[in-house]
Amino acid sequence: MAKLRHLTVVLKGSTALVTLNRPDKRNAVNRVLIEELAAFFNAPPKKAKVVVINGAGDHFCAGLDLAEQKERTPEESFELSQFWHRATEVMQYGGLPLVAAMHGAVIGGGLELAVCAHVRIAEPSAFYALPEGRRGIFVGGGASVRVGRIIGYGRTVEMMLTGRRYEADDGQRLGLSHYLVGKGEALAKALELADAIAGNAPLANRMILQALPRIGEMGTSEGLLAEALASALTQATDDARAGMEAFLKKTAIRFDR
Ligand code: 1HE
Repeated sequence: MAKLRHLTVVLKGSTALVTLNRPDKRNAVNRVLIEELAAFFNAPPKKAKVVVINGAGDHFCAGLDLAEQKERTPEESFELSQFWHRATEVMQYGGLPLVAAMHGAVIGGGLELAVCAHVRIAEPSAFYALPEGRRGIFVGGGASVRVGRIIGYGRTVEMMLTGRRYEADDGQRLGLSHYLVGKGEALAKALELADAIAGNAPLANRMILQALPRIGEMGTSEGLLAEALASALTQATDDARAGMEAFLKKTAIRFDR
């Protein structure tokens, strides 16, 4: 990968650790950073089976770079929003499980990046807000869809109207995080979970990532049919036989070794 300006990528075994690395601006996402994220997720290292994302410094991410945004025309803003949509789509559905380790500000576009992650871990310092209304703008990186689906549309409207800040324990209660760990512990927990995820059968992971969220958007009968098809497909693998056999013989199994 070409030298990156605002993103650090380190391969730790089969986990790629991607760090938003612009701490002097609280990891605010400028054009370069969102392009670097898109490029990474479009062509992750071949050895990576799972990705962990975190932020350098005291915050996960302060959202869209407002210094850049201030100068954009409505048309440029529309184009940027759709660029974010493509980037966040590939983060969520590009094929690799994504684990977010969050601390400090998880604001605006920062929250939009975080909710692409399939597993989210927060430290007590994490806080969440969508202050776009306060800044005279609107969300543009997918919050309308993804945040609404996690915490509900009523809460998202209220959060945006009032500029409310949810603290880490609120975020845990609302599902913005799945784990609330101690200070300085999010990355270790993220790497531990990433390793566990990497040990699952690859097709089972793919079905969980690709089929499950889409089934959630289907009607009941289509969803149940899609579930039965996914179930039949995973059953047809050697991994399924090996996984069940290991359970019955009371032995441990990893599918990546
Ligand atoms: C920034 C940004 C930014 C910090 N764009 N430069 N997001 C927001 O509205 C959140 C704005 N940021 C904050 O509320 C605070 O910066 C924090 C709570 C995250 C951190 O506070 P603090 O006291 O540690 O830092 P600071 O002094 O406010 O900021 C340090 C520097 O980072 C300062 O620059 P400097 O040159 O004066 O040192 C800030 O200007 C800069 N900075 N955040 C640009 N966001 C896809 S659409 C999504 C739409 C949105 O995301 S809207 C929400 C934007």
